[in-house]
Amino acid sequence: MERTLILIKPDALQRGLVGRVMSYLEDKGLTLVGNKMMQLDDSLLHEHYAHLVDKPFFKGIADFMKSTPVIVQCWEGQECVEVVRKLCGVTNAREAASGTIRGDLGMSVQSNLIHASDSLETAKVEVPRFFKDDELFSYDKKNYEYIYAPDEK
Ligand code: IDP
Ligand code: MG
Repeated sequence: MERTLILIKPDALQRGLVGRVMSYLEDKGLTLVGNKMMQLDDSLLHEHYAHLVDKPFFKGIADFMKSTPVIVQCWEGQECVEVVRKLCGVTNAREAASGTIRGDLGMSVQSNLIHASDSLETAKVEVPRFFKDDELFSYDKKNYEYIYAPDEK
């Protein structure tokens, strides 16, 4: 099954929305396989947001992402990467669809509650960027037979 990396961002921690954000993923039927809290630093942020380092707003993002620890999670499921991106909604929370995490809970482009890997290729780089092998778990989810049809597992 696919795995994807998410970060629950400082705005969610400050606003007390960590549980709400996680609930979208749990309620959907995804499986939590890695979970920890981390204080990000400039070196990790430069790597993680390499596609944005030349943007004028990069320092703002870096300061924001360092302003509190973040929750780092790895989730698993069939087509998990795309499923989670859809659950997040588009980057600008004001434009994100209702029913999505950003659409329901946010009003900002920068402070948009959650990061999620944008492709399977990216997830394969981002998961090991944040998790050591022994911090990720595999276990039998007893409710899989209700979440997936037999030929989807
Ligand atoms: P994504 O998180 O939806 O994949 P990216 O373009 O990868 O969006 O940008 C990473 C993060 O950088 C966004 O989630 C947001 O927090 C921040 N960001 C992106 N574009 C802007 C902008 O134009 N102004 C301020 N912050 C931005
Ligand atoms: Mg992105």
